[in-house]
Amino acid sequence: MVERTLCIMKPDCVRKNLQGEVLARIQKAGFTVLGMKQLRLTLEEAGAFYAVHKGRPFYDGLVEFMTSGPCVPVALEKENAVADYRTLIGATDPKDAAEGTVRKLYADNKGENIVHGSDSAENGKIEIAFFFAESELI
Ligand code: 3AN
Repeated sequence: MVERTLCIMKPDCVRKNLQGEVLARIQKAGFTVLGMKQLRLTLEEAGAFYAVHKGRPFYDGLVEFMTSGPCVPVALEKENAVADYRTLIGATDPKDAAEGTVRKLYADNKGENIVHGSDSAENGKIEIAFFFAESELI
């Protein structure tokens, strides 16, 4: 089934100038880029995006990190997009990520792990709508 998933190139990805390399890996894996922009999240926006993690010990640090610089949300589409993108980026903690995955190659730790990925097709739609108007998905 054709699905949509949201990539966010996180502030560590932008600081390391890895946007091009990460995007190349995504495109080589067959994803269609429907929309892409650079922005800096406010505390309120980052808090709302990660509301599901509110109350967990890493929540405040996560919100602080995600607001620490610009990030690049990318709306992606592909057959089986959610699972295939998660395979491409690897496990949340780069120590556990498979060889050759984006997080294994580029991430420093579980908090600063280069990219976000949606965990289901349903959340993919919701998360894409958080960053993009329907008219921006082309
Ligand atoms: P993923 O991004 O792999 O789907 P989630 O949804 O479990 O991972 O967590 C969302 C984000 O929260 C992760 N990308 C990571 O930056 C951060 N995070 C999750 N667990 C931890 C943790 N134990 N310590 C620090 N940061 C964490």
